[in-house]
Amino acid sequence: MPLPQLRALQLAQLQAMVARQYEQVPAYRAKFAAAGVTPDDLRTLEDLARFPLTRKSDLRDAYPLGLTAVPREQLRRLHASSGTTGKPTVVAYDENDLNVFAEVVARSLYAAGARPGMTFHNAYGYGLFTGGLGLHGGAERLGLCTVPVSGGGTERQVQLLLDLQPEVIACTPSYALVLAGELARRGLGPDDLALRFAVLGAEPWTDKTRQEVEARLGVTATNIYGLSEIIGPGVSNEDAAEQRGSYLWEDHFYPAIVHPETGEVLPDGEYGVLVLSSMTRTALPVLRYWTGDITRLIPEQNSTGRTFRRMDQLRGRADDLIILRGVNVYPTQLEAVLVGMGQVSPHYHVVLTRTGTRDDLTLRVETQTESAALRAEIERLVKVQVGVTITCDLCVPGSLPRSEGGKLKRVTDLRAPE
Ligand code: DLL
Repeated sequence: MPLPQLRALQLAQLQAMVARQYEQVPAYRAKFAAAGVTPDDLRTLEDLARFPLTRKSDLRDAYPLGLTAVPREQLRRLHASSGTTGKPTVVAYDENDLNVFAEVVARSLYAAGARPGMTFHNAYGYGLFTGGLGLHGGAERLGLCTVPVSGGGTERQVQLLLDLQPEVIACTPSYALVLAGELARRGLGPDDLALRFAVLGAEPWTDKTRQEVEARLGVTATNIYGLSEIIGPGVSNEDAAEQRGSYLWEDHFYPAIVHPETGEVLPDGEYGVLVLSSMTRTALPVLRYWTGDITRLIPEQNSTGRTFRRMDQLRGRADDLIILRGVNVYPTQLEAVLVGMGQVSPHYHVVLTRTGTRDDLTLRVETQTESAALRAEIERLVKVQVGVTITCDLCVPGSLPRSEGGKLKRVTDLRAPE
């Protein structure tokens, strides 16, 4: 779409969305009032910067469904992602939203190289996580024969890759390396597979990982980005022929990069926090959502002729979210487990390490009563309540770092930069 037309469409969609929020969602009306704006103040795209940001805490405060803009009977699906306090964030979709979801994922898969008639191995987790079902809907929309493998069961996954000969695979980049490892263990390689394209995301990765996955699985790998609060996977995707930044589907999601401290909107090319508005969502329209992800909009001209902007690979996060093997974990979720037990002091520290391609989290906890049973109980509770397998390390009181006035660093990330 020519740029002037695209900008006009975005403005019209944002105006309609803000009006819907104002009329249907009391929490947004209150936020607008506090910021001194009404929907009439949105006359140009620049005016959007005057409207308040939405944060994860807004969704949490409205738990489970306080920010939805349509009656409950119109909802067709709920997903959830982990929250900072142990309670998940629930996200809702109506029929229109599922349609938008399928459309943007279909586009993402097409950009990634997939074409109708191909077979698609979907190794993202099915369930409350948006990855599995999200990619599934878009793949069927594009006309792919979709194999809903979900995560885990590596040996079976590799067997299916050999038996069903899919051309396209989607999973986290770290899991792509695990699959490549299992293939190699069997003495097999890319020539034994039909794979041509890999659609990788949900966790940070680098060009070095890309090269490794491409060589070991015989694919062209592209980056898929997204987050539950905006829709799930398919907010942006790289083009397989270009592999240089992920195209934001700007007719559905309006991006801005803002300064991490001041919130000021920054020009294209500068790094800051990605803020997204889901313009066409009807059940859960989210205005100026603070993703916490640090990136930039690539200012150089692209090679594909699209007018949508590209976002660069993520540089990191503005908050303390840890992404462990594709699962979101906040340190406060671990703290909640410890506090709930009563037997250990609230002093804890998280150490992240990488062995080969596997990331591990060690939770170091201070306790008077060192015992194997206590260690096992903490590991079990974290698995049940947070959903990740970790190692617990008990240590003597006073040995862990304390806050020295500033922000206490709870996490030591020893995963080597690639
Ligand atoms: O991870 C949705 C998704 C599923 C994306 C499958 C891609 C593929 P959440 O669980 O809500 O949603 O986590 C969102 O994950 O804010 C980023 O910090 C991180 N993330 C997602 N995609 C990428 C990526 C899904 N391509 C959070 N590169 C986001 C780096 C990513 N980080």
